[in-house]
Amino acid sequence: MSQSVTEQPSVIYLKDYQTPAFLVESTALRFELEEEQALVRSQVQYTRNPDSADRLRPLILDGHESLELHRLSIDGEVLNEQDYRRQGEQLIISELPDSFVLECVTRIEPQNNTALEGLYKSDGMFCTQCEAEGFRRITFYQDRPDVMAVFETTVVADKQSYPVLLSNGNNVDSGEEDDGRHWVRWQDPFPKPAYLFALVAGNLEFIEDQYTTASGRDVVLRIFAEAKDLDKLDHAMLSLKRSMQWDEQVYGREYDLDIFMVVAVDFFNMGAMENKGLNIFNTSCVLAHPETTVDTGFQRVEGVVGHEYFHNWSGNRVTCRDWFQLSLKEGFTVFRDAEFSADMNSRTVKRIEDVTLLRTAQFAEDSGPMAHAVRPASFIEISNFYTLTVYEKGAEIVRMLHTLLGEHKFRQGSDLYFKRHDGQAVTTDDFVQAMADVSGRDMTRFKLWYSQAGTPRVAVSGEYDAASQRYTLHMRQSCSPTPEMETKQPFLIPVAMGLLDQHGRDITLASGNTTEVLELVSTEQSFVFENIPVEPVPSLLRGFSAPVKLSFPYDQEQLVFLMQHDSDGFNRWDAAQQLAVSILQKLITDYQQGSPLVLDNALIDAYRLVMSDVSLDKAMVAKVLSLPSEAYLSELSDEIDVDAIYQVRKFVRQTLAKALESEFLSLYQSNCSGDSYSPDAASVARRSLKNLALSYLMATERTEYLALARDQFAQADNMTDSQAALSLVAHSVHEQAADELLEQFYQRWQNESLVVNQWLAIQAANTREAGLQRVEKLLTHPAYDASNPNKIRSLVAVFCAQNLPNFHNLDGSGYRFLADQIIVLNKQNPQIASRLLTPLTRWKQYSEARQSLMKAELERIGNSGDLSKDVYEVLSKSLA
Ligand code: 0A1
Ligand code: ZN
Repeated sequence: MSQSVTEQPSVIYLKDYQTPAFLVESTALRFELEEEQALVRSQVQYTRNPDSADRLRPLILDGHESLELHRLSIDGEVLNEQDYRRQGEQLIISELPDSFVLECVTRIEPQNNTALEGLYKSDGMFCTQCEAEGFRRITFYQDRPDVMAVFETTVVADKQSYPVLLSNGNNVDSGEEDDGRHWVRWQDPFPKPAYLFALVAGNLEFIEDQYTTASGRDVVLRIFAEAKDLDKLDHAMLSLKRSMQWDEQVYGREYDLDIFMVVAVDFFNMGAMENKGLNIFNTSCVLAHPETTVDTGFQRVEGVVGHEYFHNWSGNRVTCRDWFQLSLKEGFTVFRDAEFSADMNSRTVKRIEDVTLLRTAQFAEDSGPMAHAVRPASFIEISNFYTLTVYEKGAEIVRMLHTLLGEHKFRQGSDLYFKRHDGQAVTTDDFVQAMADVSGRDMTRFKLWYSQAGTPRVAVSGEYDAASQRYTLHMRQSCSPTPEMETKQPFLIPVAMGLLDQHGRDITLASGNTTEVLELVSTEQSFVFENIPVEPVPSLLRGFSAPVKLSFPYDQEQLVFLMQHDSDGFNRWDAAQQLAVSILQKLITDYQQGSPLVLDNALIDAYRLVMSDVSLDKAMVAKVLSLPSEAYLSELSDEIDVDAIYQVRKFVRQTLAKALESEFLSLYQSNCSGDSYSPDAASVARRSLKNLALSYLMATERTEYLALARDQFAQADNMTDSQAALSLVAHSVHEQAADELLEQFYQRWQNESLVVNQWLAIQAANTREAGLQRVEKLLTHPAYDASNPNKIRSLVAVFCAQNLPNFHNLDGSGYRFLADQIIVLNKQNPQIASRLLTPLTRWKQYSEARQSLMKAELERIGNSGDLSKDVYEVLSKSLA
């Protein structure tokens, strides 16, 4: 199914945007689903776009090489081959009237669609994925988000095999045919672009609930899954109802159809999809049950259900004009789902998790060859731009608007945006304009966040003058060049901050508040604070108020002081991180110089202090006691020294474990409650702290803790505890126990696909020697399916991202393995292939020996022939 590239694929530029030549009034679709094929008839009512001055512009329809065109007619008159032109994958028709109906019949083969874009089969059921450009694999259409139409869809299929037939909107009619086939007709009254179209046909069951909106509309809620998974849908339903209520309360947004449906599918390239009224979810983002799902899995389901639901307004009612504007819907919706999760759980912990992701993975993206602006200026394949930059950094931009305007004005801006643009396809400029209009602020400089790539650095220093009681913060911002932009203009950076006195109390600032938002707008700027009685310790970038790398020359004592006293929970955690980072970085240098490793007592003391602070929330304690990840340490390195990072982090963990063994043991014991499982926030926090303590105890390598972990594994009544114990034993020095537990676990859970994925991931991440051989063996295990993205992610992607010593083995075997996988996937599933490339694209950041090994594999992929656009783009940018 790969779209092969024989010539250089073309680059699409934002600056070339043109409005569509024709608008669509309505789209009627009829799907005849069979085992060997699907026949699709589309009847589309076109009218010439009055916007367009050029009345000679032809109708340009997007298609795909997999489409077989059976019939094309205009107002009932069949077109011959000379009546239209095929140009690449497009179909072009000229000399058209101002208004007409185009009928098109295509034949497709969903059963052979391994790319999982368009109409495909997942575990025997038909389903679709049309974002971003999947609809063109179904029929010829103006497959662009600014062409919006009302859809009517009729699905016809064998009744016994496919009793459930779904599409967007409301079910308006259904019937049976003589040959055992049946049909259902759906109408969606809200105009939408083709990327929001969805169809599902399968042998599915559902759970049902209902929701009454604030204005009294009754909405039926249905979540569909295969019968075996019906017991895993309650959490998603609860999350959905909470999302609906939250969007009413916080944004004044109500649901607008009579029914809202969610379908769980096992074969899916991403997390989930917000198709109007018919969300389609990767099973990994919707199924949850205490016996099979870990606590973080429950939270993920809640977050993704919220995210897709919130898209109904931020994405569907108001959509994107073109794909360069992707962050218009994604950045805003990620911000919305993050706030929802923060309101449902611990706000600080949610922020810590999001910032951790941003600082490790998004910052790494910003310094790699695929770095791009949140609103990119060009792309070859849009699927490559569903990135952390567009999603997470995009959300940070919206968060900065929220910080700058304040809660109230931000809500006014959001109301204005939805009112002004309901039913339209718009741009990020339109979004910011609504915020500018309600606040009266000029947002010109702020908008650079959308157009300039790269992570700004902010270097801060403080100066105290006791005589005048004046404290000054000097700030300097810079941003390194990125592939398409050498020099950057200064950003508008909101720096939320406070000043702590010698007792750790917040000093009240001139505004009367203890936290102020400074606006850094030029390269260098100083901020003066009057009437500051003692030299303060500044608390900077509170709540991580901007996606930047901020530095201040704190000494260890000041970091420990902030850890203890900062009124901003996020900054307390961040002070602990900074302390650990500085100690780890120093040890990395020692390791490189062959000096003996000695852990600074400051970290041990700081950890001890945190463990004894009873005022702290347990989830926070678990976060503070977690060392910065290998990925974060890599991101912070100029040259990534894999061996040093791995060995030093391991040494520090072990040393902490031994120095604080009795503390960790009592932490473990005091958080082992005999109560049965409960998913509430306090219990989740308790489990996370208990399992963190267990992980340190296991790091001592003492056999008595192996017994403790084995007990936990044997007695656990929930997956969080069972999996934590398994993973610790599996990664420990106790090989025999590891093998036993892995086998027991597989025997017990072999029929639960998502649990098996976790089992694969635990083994893929095992850093013991011969990791690659173990992974290669698993590739042939019955539990593995090389066509299922979730399996590929669990085994191949986890090995490459989390198994540092084995993936980066200096014999080059890890890199070769990944390249082999990509060469196969390039043809089978280009989206997954191109995502898997990420670790290799960072080759310039490693030692010379590794650089040349990685580069050689990239070149081998390049020479493997017939590259998909997806892989071509990432590869060519990485080698440029
Ligand atoms: N809009 C979805 C993400 C998504 C994008 C592309 C897909 O195609 C494979 C699937 C899903 C979201 O933000 O949740
Ligand atoms: Zn989204």
